[in-house]
Amino acid sequence: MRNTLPMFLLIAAVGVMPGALAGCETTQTASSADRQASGGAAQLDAGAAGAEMIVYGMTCPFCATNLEKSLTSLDGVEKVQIDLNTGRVVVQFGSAHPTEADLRKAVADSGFTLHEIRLHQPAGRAG
Ligand SMILES: [Cu+2]
Repeated sequence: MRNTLPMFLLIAAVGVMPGALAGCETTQTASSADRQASGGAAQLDAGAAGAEMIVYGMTCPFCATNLEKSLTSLDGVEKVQIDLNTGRVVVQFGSAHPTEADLRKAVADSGFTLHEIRLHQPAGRAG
């Protein structure tokens, strides 16, 4: 168990770097990310299908904007809320539902690390 802590730090460091590369050096308006970041605790609408994710690697509002764009471009994604401080990302689905693989790919393609994902389906509705 002696190696546990250094290994954790290594993983954490690697998790931060892709986000910096993906988002922090590009020039774009931060208005969208500002709005998302100041929105308080992200939450699904009552009865809505969606996914809650914990994403590592977002270091600034540009990172959040990049991830938001990537997720919003998926079929069936209606709303994306990102809490930059906690890395918590809430994706609300509309009539179509993206798959978990779609969501994982969108996060990875944006240069971030998906740490945790939970899909929510409203009761009585099949996938
Ligand atoms: Cu950034």
